[in-house]
Parts: sequence; structure tokens; C-alpha cells
Amino acid sequence: MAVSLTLGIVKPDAVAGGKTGKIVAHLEEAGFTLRAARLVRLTPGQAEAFYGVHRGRPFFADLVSFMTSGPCVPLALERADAVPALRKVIGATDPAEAAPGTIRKLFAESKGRNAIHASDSDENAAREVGFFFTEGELAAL
Ligand code: FUP
Repeated sequence: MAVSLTLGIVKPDAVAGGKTGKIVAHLEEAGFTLRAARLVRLTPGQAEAFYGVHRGRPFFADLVSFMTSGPCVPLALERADAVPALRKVIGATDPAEAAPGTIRKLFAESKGRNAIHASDSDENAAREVGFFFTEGELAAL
């Protein structure tokens, strides 16, 4: 089990709802170490670029609107097998289908407003960590 990095984002619904601390605590209790974090409000251009793989999908405009509706908290998270571990901890995209005890089951409102993002592959994790954080920020520990 190699130690690796993944990207999580506490989404605007969870930040506005005062859930950031509880979600970060949940991640730390699940064995993740914070390597970088910040509070940022995405521009429409940034949200469109980040979710570019979903461009053209019926929910894309709502997704960009939601992700730019308020601040979010990107997190660079380190753990053994970080990508699959984080996907397991956050649960299914739709909280109605998420397993008990997962972050989306505990904190998400709906499939669209679902509290947290997690990278879905090592390749995307590298791209997404790099989207928000520089090498220097990750190394400065
Ligand atoms: P996930 O990896 O679980 O975040 O889900 P996806 O990458 O499939 O989708 C990215 C985001 O688009 C979701 F978090 C929420 C939004 N989405 C919808 O609003 N409706 C859908 O049917 C699918 C995704």
C-alpha cells in the first residue's frame, strides 16, 4: 500500500452549512493527513475547467453554478491508497444511495449538493491537486 495524495473539496453547501470542521475531522479520523488546504471561491471559468470532463452533460450548468455559489475548501490529502480510500469514505454521489457513516450520507443534501468531491483515479488526483496547489505548497511542511 503506497502512500499517495488525492484531492478532496469541501463543497459550498457544506462550507455554508458550517460542516467544514466536522468533515475534516472525519477525514483525519479515517487516516488522512492534510498536506495543503485553502478557502477559495471558484470563478465560473475555474469550475468549468475543473469539471471539464462533464461539459455537455445535462447537469453541467447547475454544477458550475453550485460550485461558484460560495467558498469551497480544497484539500490535498495523504494516506495509503488515498484515491480509493477517499472514495470509500465519501460514499456514493447521491446521498440517498451512500452507505451509512459516509460523509455524503452524514452531510450531503442531494446528488447535486453533495458536500464533498474526491478524485476518482491517481491520474485525476495528480491533475486536481495541481489545479489548486503548487509543488512548493505541498512540500512546505
Ligand atoms: P462524484 O465523482 O461522485 O463526485 O460524481 P461525478 O464525477 O459523476 O459527478 C460530479 C458532480 O456532478 C457530482 F458530485 C454532482 C454532479 N452530478 C449531478 O448533479 N447529477 C448527476 O447526475 C451526476 C453528477
